[in-house]
Amino acid sequence: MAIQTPLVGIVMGSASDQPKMQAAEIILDRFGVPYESNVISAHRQPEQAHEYSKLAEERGLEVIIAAAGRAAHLAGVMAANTILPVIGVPVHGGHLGGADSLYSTVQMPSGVPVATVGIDQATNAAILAVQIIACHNPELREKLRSFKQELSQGLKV
Ligand code: RP5
Repeated sequence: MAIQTPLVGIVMGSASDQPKMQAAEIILDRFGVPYESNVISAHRQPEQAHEYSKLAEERGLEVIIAAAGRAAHLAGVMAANTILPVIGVPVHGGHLGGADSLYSTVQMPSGVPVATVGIDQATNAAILAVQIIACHNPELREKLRSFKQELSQGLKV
């Protein structure tokens, strides 16, 4: 089977975020959207974070999903360095019930948006990524229509 170029880049601040981000992978697999998944900390690996976001577009990625907990700057760092849409997933991991990462991710200064989903909502991040890619992909749009139909019939994701 040919290896497909990833369209979605999932990045997370720590390996400890991985169990939660598997939900995003399940959705992307369901829609047949190729993705890659990497652990890159904005704080502990700042150079790798910059390099990843700067090269993302020329590597063929179309959307970045960035997940981090606590003082969650990863999505913002991604958005600072690319014109690709960045979806932020605030991860619940600290003492503040995830409010720390939610505010860090969603409260971007004007001009540098991060489309932030709910705390630990890797599922919604992936669905939103599929919807963004579907803007230029009729086959994906059909799959999304079927998915909506399944949701209306009781599908839980
Ligand atoms: C953030 O701090 C990570 O995204 C993770 O959610 C949290 C805890 O990281 P570890 O201490 O488990 O590496 O940077």
